[in-house]
Amino acid sequence: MENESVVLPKKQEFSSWYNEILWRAEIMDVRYPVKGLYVWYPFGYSIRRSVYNLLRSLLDMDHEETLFPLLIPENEFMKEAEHIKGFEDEVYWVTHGGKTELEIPLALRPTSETAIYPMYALWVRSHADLPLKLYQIVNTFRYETKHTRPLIRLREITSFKEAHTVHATWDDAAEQVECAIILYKKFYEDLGIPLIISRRPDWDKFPGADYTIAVDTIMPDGKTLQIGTVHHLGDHFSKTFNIQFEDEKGEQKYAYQTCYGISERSIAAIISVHGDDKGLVLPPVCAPVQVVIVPVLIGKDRDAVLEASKKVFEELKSAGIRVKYDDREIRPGAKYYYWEMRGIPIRVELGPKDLAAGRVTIVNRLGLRGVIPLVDLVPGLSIALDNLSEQLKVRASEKFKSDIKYAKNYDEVCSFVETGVVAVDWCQNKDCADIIEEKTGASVLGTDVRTPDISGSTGVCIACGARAKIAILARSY
Ligand code: P5A
Ligand code: ZN
Repeated sequence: MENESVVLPKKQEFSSWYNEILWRAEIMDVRYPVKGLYVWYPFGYSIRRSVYNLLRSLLDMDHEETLFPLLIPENEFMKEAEHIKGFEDEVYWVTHGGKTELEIPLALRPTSETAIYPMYALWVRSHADLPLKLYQIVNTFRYETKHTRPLIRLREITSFKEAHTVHATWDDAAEQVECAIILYKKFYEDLGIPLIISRRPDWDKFPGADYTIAVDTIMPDGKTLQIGTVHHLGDHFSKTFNIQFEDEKGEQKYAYQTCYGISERSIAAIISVHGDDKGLVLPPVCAPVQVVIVPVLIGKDRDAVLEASKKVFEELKSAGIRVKYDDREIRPGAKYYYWEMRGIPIRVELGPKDLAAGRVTIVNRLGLRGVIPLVDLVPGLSIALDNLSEQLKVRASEKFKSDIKYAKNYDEVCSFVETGVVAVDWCQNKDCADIIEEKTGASVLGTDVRTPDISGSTGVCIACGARAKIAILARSY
């Protein structure tokens, strides 16, 4: 098996390519006998760790990490009307302890608003306690009825990062929404994932929110994937859960809240946006192994090559580069294949010729070759890693740009939406959205598009001719 290349090209058959990569690169095992639940292979889990380290480091700048229970009592869960409506069909219930029926059924959290906010009601006393900004990274459960897919649509989301903030005013909460968007933008920029940032139409906002801003990326088949959302919750939950604080004048006020979440869809996006026909391609920032050293052992310089390779390994390791020394007794070609499949950014080859010339040969995951003198090893590799990050970013953003088109009539919408994402003018009216969605088979993803810049707007609704704003139409995962 080791030397087979991926049989399915990514472009033609994205879905099969995706599944094949997940097992060949040892990311997820899909054979767990419960629908919508998957197992992290150790290699996949090590990617998760580096991606979430990045996310944590961004959050830790002005949030604190916390951990709440998985089980939520039914009476708390049922308090906020909109929230219940949004989630009741997706909740798993624990009804028994052994053979004893529980007095109060317990929900497996589909998200943790109703677990966290009763405690916030106890914790928030005065304006001095605000703002409060906590997050946790936990598993959540959603009984999804649409087609489940590893990392993308799960019934157990294993890597749900949820942040929950409390503020004194509606405006403060709105400002926090902006901060969260900046944070998500930075996170995805570091990963080289291009984003559509837009405001979800009202019928698609988070249950219980004033408004929702979503970040989506475009998958290789032209469908969008929502990879994060930020919600302004107004005072809906604070009124329901009685989260009040005493303001400067000594008056009791209801607080305003936000929440925002990211899941392992972020990892699905990395795999899908950067991967190619040879397998996974990992941006250095999230690669568990950034550099792999493969000694090329031919002729009688064997020992010298091995010794030099080990020295290279030690030097890179002490410089803080995540490096692996592959001295397995298999052919170099098999090793190259193995590490390419796993997306390792840079391979360092060291053979007798390199040794004689006092250098190493490097090949990055996009096939770019070069040499680095042994005396410049660490700075040379750091530059090579940065260059690859940049190369990946540029490649992803060019593809992304070519996947979005402005359509000025229905014919264009219908033809563009087959392969990508379409910007149209829409009057914001639900009736027109229904007509557009019906005619085109795509859905309104969002309005008030912040990125990317879209030009060509006529300002006239494509369905009714009324005054309109740009909306993004897409087929979505
Ligand atoms: C925000 C955090 C919330 O649940 N409560 C706390 C808010 N928002 S959300 O939009 O419903 O979910 C946040 C993000 O999680 C991802 N996601 C999923 N990932 C994998 N499988 C699922 N079944 C699933 N459902 C949601 C999405 O990226 C979403 O934006
Ligand atoms: Zn209209």
